[in-house]
Amino acid sequence: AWCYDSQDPKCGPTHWKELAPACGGPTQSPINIDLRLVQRNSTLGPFIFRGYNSVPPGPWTLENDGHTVLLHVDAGLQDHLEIRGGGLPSPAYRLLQLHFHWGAWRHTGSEHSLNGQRHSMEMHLVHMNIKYQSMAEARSHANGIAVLAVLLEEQDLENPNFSTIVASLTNVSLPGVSNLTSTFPLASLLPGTSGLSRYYRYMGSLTTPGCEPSVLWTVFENTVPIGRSQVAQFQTVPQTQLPGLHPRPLTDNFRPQQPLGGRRIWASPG
Ligand code: 5L3
Ligand code: ZN
Repeated sequence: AWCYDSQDPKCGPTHWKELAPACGGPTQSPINIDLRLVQRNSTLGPFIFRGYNSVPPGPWTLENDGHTVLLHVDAGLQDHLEIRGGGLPSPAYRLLQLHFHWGAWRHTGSEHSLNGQRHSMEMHLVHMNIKYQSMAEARSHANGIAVLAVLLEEQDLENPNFSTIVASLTNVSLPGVSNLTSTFPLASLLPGTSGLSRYYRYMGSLTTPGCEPSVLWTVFENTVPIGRSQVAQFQTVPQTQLPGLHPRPLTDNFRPQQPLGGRRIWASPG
């Protein structure tokens, strides 16, 4: 089993490559994005979102898998949520789930950083290339997966767009899942008119074991606000625990940043 505890030689991030060799590979995620190094790439056009601006049929299920809290959004949908454009290979990428990474302290918690600036949380929208039949298949192919990463910037005021998810966090404190009370347009969780907002692109990996190097990463330049009290709700979600043991909080579930190596980081012209 693996964990985020860097003090635990049995399961911590330095141990992951023994569990999954790809975790020791040369194109791992996350990384710091040094804005002095990025190169503009005019092929990185706007994203085209399908289904992100409407209220999808539900229910959505929220799951605490002991490593993160994830929202399964694709179950049983006829009209899948999909993105195209954005410099992604055609034809399209389908949203399967979104999940979060956060820390115990302010200004820690995000996996990526811009010029070394980390934020309290990071949200990942995980998409698979629609030419594959499953996430399991997609994760074993280059460009099989596209993750949209949104840096969530802690502020005093709550962001009502996160209220439905945050309200359900208390229901996923023990192993298992809970249905959200409602669905909502996922565009409300993305920066600005995210089809247009500036983003950074690089080739990387899943940030949890097996760390497959099959992810086209998009990190939006613009952050999305989230309330301090809402971050605190994430920080009180316990690890998936066997009943009876006193649950430790699920927090600091972000991987240490990885070497960029010879990789380029591209910037959209937007
Ligand atoms: C992972 O899901 C969830 C469909 C599938 O394989 C697995 C796992 O069963 C599920 O519980 C855990 O996060 O997702 S995953 O392989 O789809 N994947 C999602 C993206 C695990 C790593 C995560 O990587 S990240 O780079 O976006 N942080
Ligand atoms: Zn993630």
